[in-house]
Amino acid sequence: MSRTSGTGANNQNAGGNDIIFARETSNQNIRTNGGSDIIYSAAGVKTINGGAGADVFVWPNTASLSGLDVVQDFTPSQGDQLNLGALVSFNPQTDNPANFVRVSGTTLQVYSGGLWVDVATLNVLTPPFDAAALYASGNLLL
Ligand SMILES: [Ca+2]
Repeated sequence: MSRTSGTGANNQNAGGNDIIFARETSNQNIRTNGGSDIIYSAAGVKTINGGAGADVFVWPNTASLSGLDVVQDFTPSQGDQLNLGALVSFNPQTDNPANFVRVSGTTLQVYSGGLWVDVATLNVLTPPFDAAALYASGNLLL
């Protein structure tokens, strides 16, 4: 396990389980390869490739929405997760995940502050994005 603050414009990690905190500003390519990795976005355009393993893509605050990220390989069948819990006020007892998360075209959006707000482009949408199903299967964290 390694922790990397992502100081370079291109952050590439070999296999193993990594926790990556993206740099707080500017654009960055993050590629974590094998292992189950946790990748925290930040402001700036982050192009993220989790590679093999069950990876978690996290947007930890609204500041991380500045700059439209690209997630190249969100793959539910590998156990990948989108963690959007910091962005929405979701009540698991009463709320439908589809009212808080959707994909428009290829853009992942959250409903926050009365608006649909862009989070990231998802380059892989197989099967088609279904917020309620992904929440039920643990691939969407709210
Ligand atoms: Ca990985």
